[in-house]
Amino acid sequence: MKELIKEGLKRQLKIKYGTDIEHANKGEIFSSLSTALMETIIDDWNNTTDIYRERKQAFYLSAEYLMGRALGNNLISLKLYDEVKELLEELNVDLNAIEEAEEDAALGNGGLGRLAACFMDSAATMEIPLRGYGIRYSNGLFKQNFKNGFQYETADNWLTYGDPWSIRREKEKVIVHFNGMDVYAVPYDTPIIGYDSKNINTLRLWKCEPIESFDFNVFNSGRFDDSVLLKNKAEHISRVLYPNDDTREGKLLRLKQQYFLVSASIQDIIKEFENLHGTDYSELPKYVAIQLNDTHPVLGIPELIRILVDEKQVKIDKAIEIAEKIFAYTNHTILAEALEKWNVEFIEELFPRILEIIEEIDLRFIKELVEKGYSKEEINEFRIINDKQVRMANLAIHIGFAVNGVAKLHTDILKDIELHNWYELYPDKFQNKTNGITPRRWIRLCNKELSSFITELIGDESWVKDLSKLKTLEKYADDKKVLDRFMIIKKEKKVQLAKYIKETSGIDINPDSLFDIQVKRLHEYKRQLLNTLYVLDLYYRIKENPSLDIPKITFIYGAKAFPGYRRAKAIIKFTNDVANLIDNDPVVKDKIKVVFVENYRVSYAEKLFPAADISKQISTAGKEASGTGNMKFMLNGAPTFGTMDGANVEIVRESGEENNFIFGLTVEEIENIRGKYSSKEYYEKNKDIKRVVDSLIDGTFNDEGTGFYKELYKSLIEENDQYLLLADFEAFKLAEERVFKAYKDSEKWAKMCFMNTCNAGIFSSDRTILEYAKDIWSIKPIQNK
Ligand code: 26Q
Repeated sequence: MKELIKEGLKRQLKIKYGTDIEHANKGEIFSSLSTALMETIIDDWNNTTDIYRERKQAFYLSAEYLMGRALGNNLISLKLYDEVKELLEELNVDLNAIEEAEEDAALGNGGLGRLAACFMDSAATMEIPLRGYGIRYSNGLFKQNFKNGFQYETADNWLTYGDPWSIRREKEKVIVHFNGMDVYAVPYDTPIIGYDSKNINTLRLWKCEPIESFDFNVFNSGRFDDSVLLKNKAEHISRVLYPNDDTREGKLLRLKQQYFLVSASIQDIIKEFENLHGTDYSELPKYVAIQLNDTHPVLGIPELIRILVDEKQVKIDKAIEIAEKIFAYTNHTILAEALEKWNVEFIEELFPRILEIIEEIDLRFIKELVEKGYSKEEINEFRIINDKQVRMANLAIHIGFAVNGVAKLHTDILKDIELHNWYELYPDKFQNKTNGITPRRWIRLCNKELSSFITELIGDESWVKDLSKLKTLEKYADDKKVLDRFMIIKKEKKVQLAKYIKETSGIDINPDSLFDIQVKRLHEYKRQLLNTLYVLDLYYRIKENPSLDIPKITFIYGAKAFPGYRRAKAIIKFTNDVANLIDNDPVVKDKIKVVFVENYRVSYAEKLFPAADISKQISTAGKEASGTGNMKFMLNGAPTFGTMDGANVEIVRESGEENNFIFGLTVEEIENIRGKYSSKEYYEKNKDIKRVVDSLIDGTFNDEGTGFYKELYKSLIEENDQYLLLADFEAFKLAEERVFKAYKDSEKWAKMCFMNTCNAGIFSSDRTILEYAKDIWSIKPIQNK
C-alpha cells in the first residue's frame, strides 16, 4: 500500500500542480496525497453504496455538518496513519505539517453540526446504511479575530484550494423549483470511511447553481453585470452558513436554503427508490427512514407529500400516511418558545404549493383533535399554523413517528414540561437518545499518546470501535505506575497546546499550571460571563492577599459570538479585558492567567480537549440540551466542573460524583425560586458580587463607547439576571475551592482524571447511532466484505 500511495502522490502532484515533492508546498502535498488516497478507496465506496441500496437505508437531513479536517481522520480510519507518516518522512515531509495545511470544513455552528459529523463517522464504522444530506456552503462559519479585545469576523473561504475529499456528481443534479426561479442542486459526495471496516458511507452536500450560467443576449448587448444577475441570485442560496440565530428572526434566504436542501434530497431519495424498487410508493417506508436534525429540514415533510401527490399521482391520504412512516425528528432545544416558526406569508411567497399542503395537514389534524374531544384552547396549542406562522416543531411531531431528545434530562423536560401536551397525545413517539462523540477523532486522532497507552493496557486497538472496553481499565485506578504514565501524557498534551498557542498568538502559558478550559458557542445561557466574574473576583482576592493559597491556573476560553449578538460580543471583550488586567499586574500575573483563543474550531478543539485539567460546563440548569464537549473532555481524562444540566447528569452518574465538581441550582430548585428570585438582593448583600458587577460600570474597564459593559450590567441587575449567574456565584466559588484542594493531592487527582476516561465508554456516538438504528429506523448493520 505504501508504494501505491507514494506513486499516487507523485502522480497527483504532477497532474494537479505540474510539480514534484521537492518543489510543492504543503497545500499542494495535502491535496495530492488526499486524492491519492481517494483513488484507493473508490471501489469499497461504490460497493458499499450498492449493497446499502438493496435494503432499508436511513437518511440524515441536516442544515449543518461541522466536519473539521479529513486527512488525519481518514488515515486513522484506513489504519494507514503510521505508514503514510513514514513514507512522507522518507520524502523529508512532516505529515503533521501537511495535516495543518488543511482548512476545516466548518459547515456548522456548534454542537448540532458536530453531532451530525460524529454520527456520519459512527454509522460508517458501525456499518449502518446511513447517508447524510446537507448544503455545500461556499462559506462556512466566519473566521474570528480579536483587535483590542473585540471580536471581528471575516469570510471563511474554505474552498479556495479546492476540496480533494469530494466528487462532483454532475449526472445526478436535480432541479429545485422556487416560485419564479428554478435552480440546479448539484451533489458533491464525500466518503465517510468506517474505521477498520470496508464500509464507506456517503455525505452528499448540495451546491446551488443557476440553470443558465449567464444571459447570453444581455451580455452581448454590453450589460455585463446584468447578464449574471440570475446566476448570482441562484448562487446566493448555498453561499453562506447562517450563524446560529436563536435570538433573532431568521431571514428569507435561510428559508430558501432549507427548502433547497430538502427538495433536492427528497427528489434524490425518490429517484433512487424508483430505480431499484419501482413505483409502488406505499413500499417507500420499507426502504427509507429520514431523520430530521432539528426543525431546519422539516419542510421535507410537505415536500415529500407534494412530490407524491403532484408528480406521482398518489392520493393525499396515502401520501400523508407514507410520510408518517418515514420521518423522525430530533429536538436539540429545550425552550418551546425558541422553536422555529416561519411566517405563512414567506412560505406562500416562495413555495405556495407547500403552504397548501401544510394547511391541509393542519385542517386534518384539527379534525382529529375535535373528534378526540379536545377544547379549542388545547387545539390551538397543537396547531401547525397559528398566528399566521407555521410552527415547524409541531409539524414534525405530528407527522413524525418518533421524537427524541438528546440527553435523559432533556427528554424528561420535553415530556414533563415543554412538550407535555404532545407527550400526552403521542406518548409512544417520545424517546431519549443521549448524544455521543466519535472516539476516532476525539481520542484516537487527537490524543495518539493516550490512545497508544490504552492500547498497551487493553492489548489491542479494538476499544476504538468498542469504547465500552474502557471500563476494563478501572482495575488500574489505584496502580501508581499507570496513573503516573497517564499524567505524564496529560502533561505532554499541555506542553503541545502551550507551544501551539505560543506559535499562533505569541501568548505564553505555563504548562505547569492547572488548565481550566471552557470551549463552546458564546451564549448567555452557557454562562461564560459567570466564569469571568469568578476570575475577576479571584484577581481582587489575590490583590488583597498575595499569599492566597491557590494553585497556578490558566483559564482558557474558546468561543465564537454570533455577529449580531451584542451581549455575546460584550462577554468576549470583557473576558479579554480581564485577561489584560491580570497580565499587567506584577503580583497576580504569576498566579493566574486568562487566554481567549482566537478562532475556536474543530481543529483547535482537537488540541484543547486532551490538554484540559478541568472541563467547564456551567450552563443554567435546564438550558443545555446535552452538550457534547463535556464528553470530549471526559474521554481525555478531565473532571467536569459543572451544573446538573444536559449530559453532565449522565457523566457524573457514570464516573461518580466524587470524580467531578458539581455545583449550583438544579432544575427543580430553579423551578421553585421562579418568580421569587431577585438578583439585586444577591448584589446588595454579597460584597464580592457587588465588587465584580460594579467593575462593569465604575470605569475599571473601557468598552470604548460601545455600551457593552452597561449592557452586561443591565442583564445582571436591571433584567433580574435571567440565567441566574449571581444565584450560583457562591456555589461556584466553593466548587473551585474543592478543585484546588483536590488538585493539591496529585495522586488523588490523577485517579479522578483516570476514572473519567474509564467511564466515558457510553458516550461513544457508536452507541448512539446503534440506538437510532434499532429503536427508530429499524435498520441492522450491513457489512461490505
Ligand atoms: C435557527 C434559525 C435561524 C438561524 C439559525 C438557527 C439555528 C442554527 C443552529 C438554531 C440552532 C442551531 C444550533 C443548535 C445547537 O447546536 N444545539 C446544540 O445541539 C447539541 C447536539 O444535540 C447539544 O449537545 C447542545 O446542548 C445544543 O445546544
